[in-house]
Amino acid sequence: MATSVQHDLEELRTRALADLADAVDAPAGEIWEKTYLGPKGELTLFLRGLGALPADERPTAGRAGNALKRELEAAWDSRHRILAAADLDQHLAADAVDVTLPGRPPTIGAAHPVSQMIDELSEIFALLGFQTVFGPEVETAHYNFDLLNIPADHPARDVWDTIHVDLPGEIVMRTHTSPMQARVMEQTEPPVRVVVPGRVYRYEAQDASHEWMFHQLEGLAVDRTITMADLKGVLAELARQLFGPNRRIRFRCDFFPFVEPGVDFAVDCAICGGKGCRVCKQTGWLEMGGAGMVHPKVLAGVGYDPAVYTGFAFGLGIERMTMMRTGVDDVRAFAGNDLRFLRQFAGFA
Ligand code: FA5
Repeated sequence: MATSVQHDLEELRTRALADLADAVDAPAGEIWEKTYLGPKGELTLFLRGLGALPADERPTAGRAGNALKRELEAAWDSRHRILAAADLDQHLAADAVDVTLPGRPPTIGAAHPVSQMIDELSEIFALLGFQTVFGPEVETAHYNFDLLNIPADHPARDVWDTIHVDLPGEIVMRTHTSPMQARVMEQTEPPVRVVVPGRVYRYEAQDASHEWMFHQLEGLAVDRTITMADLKGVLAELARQLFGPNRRIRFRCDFFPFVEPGVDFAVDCAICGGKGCRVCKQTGWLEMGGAGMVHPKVLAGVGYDPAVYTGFAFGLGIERMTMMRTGVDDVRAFAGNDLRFLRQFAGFA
């Protein structure tokens, strides 16, 4: 072998082994391997270039080159193991969990007071035999008004200042939960006993007792022998369960096109004990909702025979009931999203 080739190989060997000793971590090791042993590495290129040597030099140069290749591969193999192990140790140390550190307490949320009230109402009504169902907040005027005996030209349609949705047909944000009366009856044979909690929307000015979005709980019972006494019994029991045995309830005549007779249902003010205060506007009473016996036209409209079946319905304001339970004196607080307000009611119901 010519001295220059021998010299080149010796120089390559010394440099490669020194560089390998200097490779202190796994990435540096990878670079070393690529530099010397990779497809374009120095030793690989040397071996490929053997063909250019004079024929008598090739065998010796080839043997020396291959011997160096084996030596460098063996050196890489053992160095690689050390670097990989060190790399793993480093990762394990970086990822280690210090089990002696104090834990981070999770921030626990709580159900919104209105949601808690809905759960409690559902439980009370379940005990009275009512099933809880839910309905769409975006409604057709057909269900929101027409099937409830409120035709297009009926003045009562003005009572529920309506938010209309810009879609073909007359689509509205439901102004009350009553459209679910018709939806449930259309899909069920009597007897029916359901309550329907949910959001309703009205285009109206806000004040301490009026929101433009609030919650109602609709109730509906239809059977062969239902009377006004059943309605009074159910709402009296509801008031007893919600507000305790000392609250008085009041029914006064009221008008809703989908009931006959209709009533408004009030409870004596829990804040002042019925004496008169700011919350009850000095009347001693707080209206919880409307109610009445389902109008025969509504029954007939969904295919029930009004000569056979009677029923009662009610629609209660859930925020109003929550105000009575908690002493909150402004309905706007519920959707105001002030955590200081909401935190006070975590787990009240
Ligand atoms: C109705 O919405 C009827 N659908 C109730 C009904 C159902 C009558 C079934 C007969 C049979 P009214 O508009 O009065 O009725 O609303 C019912 C209750 O919702 C009110 O008593 C009150 O508690 C609550 N409410 C009404 N408007 C608002 C408002 N803007 N903000 C907060 N609560 C309200």
